[in-house]
Amino acid sequence: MRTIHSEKHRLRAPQTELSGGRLVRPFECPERVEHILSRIAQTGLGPVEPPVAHGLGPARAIHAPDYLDFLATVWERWRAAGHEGEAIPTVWPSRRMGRRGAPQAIDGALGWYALAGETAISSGTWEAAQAAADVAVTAADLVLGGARSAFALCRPPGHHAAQDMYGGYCFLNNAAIAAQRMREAGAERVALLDVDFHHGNGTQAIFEDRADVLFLSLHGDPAQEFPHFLGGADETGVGAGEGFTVNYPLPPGTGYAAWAEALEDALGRVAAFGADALIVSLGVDTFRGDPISSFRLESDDFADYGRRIARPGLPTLFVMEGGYAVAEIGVNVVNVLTGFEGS
Ligand code: OKP
Ligand code: ZN
Repeated sequence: MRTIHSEKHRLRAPQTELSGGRLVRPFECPERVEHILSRIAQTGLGPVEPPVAHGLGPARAIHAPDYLDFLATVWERWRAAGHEGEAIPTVWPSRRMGRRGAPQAIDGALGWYALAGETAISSGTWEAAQAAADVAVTAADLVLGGARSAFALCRPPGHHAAQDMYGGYCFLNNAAIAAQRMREAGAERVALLDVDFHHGNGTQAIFEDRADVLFLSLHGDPAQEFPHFLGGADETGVGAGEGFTVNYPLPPGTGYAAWAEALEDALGRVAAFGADALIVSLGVDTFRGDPISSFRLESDDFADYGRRIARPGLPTLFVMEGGYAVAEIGVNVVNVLTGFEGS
């Protein structure tokens, strides 16, 4: 399997994350990618190649123009306002506040576009986010070109980012951008399976009213877990998209037996849907040792579910999302990919 990877991910190097009332070193850190790359080399998974630059076209097919302008300028505006730390929102257009659009001041604009406050923006964030989208598009093009599979080693991740919202470490929705790319290249139906521990609220929001992209997500029950406000089993799609969103909220402590049962149901729906291609939002924060998550998958379980995902026989694009047990992230990710390949 070929991997697409950009060194520009290193430009995404914030020093702070608001966690438990403290500013800590971010869980979503550059070393995550280094561990995955060394495991790819160690196992001989396949070549690692840089992305092709596509400009903002593919991102514009998913994200709102004002949101992209915000991402492109937020850091300069934050510095120009005289702030010394990294850009973190402190105020939101919450219930009972009437505004319908980003206010002029950057402090207000941050709250307008942020879904959460843990994700600090710093100098290279926008450049890294654009490179991650290029990684996803380049890998999607390999699959469109006839490859059985490809791995988009995206960083920063994307599944929490909606049309005009960032947060949960995500800015551009790499998997959604790839799905749209596939649709425009002639895939009539794309299934997008999100196995990250956290609900893919951004991806759901982007596709909830569409019948051409089936979104399925296995995740920690939002009653307990981030992102808290989306991901319930009763969310099944909107309008023409009714029936094309499928959520599997699972309780804290979920182990592989229960998780795999939900996966089997999801794969059955992928097959029934008649997908032309499958995109997997691959987060390995379901791992037992993940520092911010509560499922109990073991490293061998990742290989097992990689094999299961191969069963529908679809051209498959893996898009990297979360996973914060840094020492084990390489093994867990590559176990999925080699499991898929049957090696
Ligand atoms: C991003 B991805 C947990 C707080 C969670 C944000 C988590 C973002 C996860 N105590 N904060 O889905 O892996
Ligand atoms: Zn996650």
